[in-house]
Amino acid sequence: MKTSFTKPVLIAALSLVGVVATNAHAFANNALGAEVTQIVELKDGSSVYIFQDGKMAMESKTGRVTRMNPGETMEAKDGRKIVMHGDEVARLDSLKYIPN
Ligand SMILES: [Cu+2]
Repeated sequence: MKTSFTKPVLIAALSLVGVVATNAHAFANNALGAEVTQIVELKDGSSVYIFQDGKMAMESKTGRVTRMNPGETMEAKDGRKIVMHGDEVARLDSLKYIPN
């Protein structure tokens, strides 16, 4: 099981919106697990990846990295609201395909 690398900056970013579902989510590889603290599943089937610095990236329900405008509100499966912080498309894309 992956441990959480939560940092104060992330706590600060997330506490503003009162977030986050802690799902025990398997990371695709070690490099991704080292940079991403959490993957939160959203109501619409997509997922938000939250990096250690608090920035985020979106993945569609088909597993494709997608864009989202920073500042937009997302709804997690458990009903909690998450505000999009950053849009780290290239960062997630490059990390996802690193082999273990
Ligand atoms: Cu988002």
